[in-house]
Amino acid sequence: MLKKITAAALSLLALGAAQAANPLFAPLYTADPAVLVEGGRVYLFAGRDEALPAGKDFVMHEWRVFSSCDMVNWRDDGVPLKARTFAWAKGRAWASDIVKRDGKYWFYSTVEHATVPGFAVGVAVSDSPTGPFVDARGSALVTNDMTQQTDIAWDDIDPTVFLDDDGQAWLYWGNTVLKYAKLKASMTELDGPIHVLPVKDFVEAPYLHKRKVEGKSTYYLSYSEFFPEQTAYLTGPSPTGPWTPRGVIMAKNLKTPTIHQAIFDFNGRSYIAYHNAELPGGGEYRRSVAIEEFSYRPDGTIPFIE
Ligand code: FUB
Repeated sequence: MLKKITAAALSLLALGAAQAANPLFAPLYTADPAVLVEGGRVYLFAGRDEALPAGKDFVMHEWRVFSSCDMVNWRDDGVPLKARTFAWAKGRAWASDIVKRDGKYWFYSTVEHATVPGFAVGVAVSDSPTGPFVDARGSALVTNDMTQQTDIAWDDIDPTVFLDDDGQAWLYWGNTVLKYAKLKASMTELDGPIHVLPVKDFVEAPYLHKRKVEGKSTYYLSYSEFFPEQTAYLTGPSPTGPWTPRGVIMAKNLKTPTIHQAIFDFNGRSYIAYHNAELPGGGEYRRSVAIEEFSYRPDGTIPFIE
């Protein structure tokens, strides 16, 4: 199903604006953005919040994908996969991330496991960013408490995948405890041990990206801290640090305690995608994805974004 989201976009174009009005993708409630820039388009993946207005928990069965070639006009590219794409999962399409490797698109996602108590990370693959995606291994890549770091059922959520220029892929994930591991070139197996990175006040939503600062590769590890959450970040010279705390990028939302960011560049501009709850009827379990443009400071740090 392709649907153009044009009403707000047309008025913004008339105003000469470079970005669609927030929040995006009305009337759908969406959360946990993940972004892939590919072939002149931005593909934004989000979980769909389906909770009723008085809901007391997340109700999320599927991921949606939207795309744009100009950050103004967004196309609804439909449902590339559902939690039940993973036959071993009970459901719950929580946060995800995506990367392209060897002509295929690899989608790492949080789901609740059907037989191992708690949440798990699965990996799905497709020939197209808009899917359909299929389970790439037929079992969870990460299951709850593989590292025995916490006694909570949701410490293995929120994967972010990063493919470095040397061909090494990395997976970071976690709630309360931030974990990371190398991925094999197959993209369907961890390569070596799971490491724990102590980050003060870390809650969830790790996201890794890289850019050059004064000619040097700089890795940015952003994440949610505290609850209600705000977005903070570290920088370092490699995917494993050493990490320097750099402060807060975005403040707490008033209407929802989660925020879940993704940071990306498109057509020479820098953006942060996140979720708030600003659609009518929105709330903690009825969130909406939004995007803000920002400029890195000359020293590579990210300014606080209002
Ligand atoms: O959307 C469900 C969970 O809420 C995500 O996994 C977290 O990052 C938080 O946004």
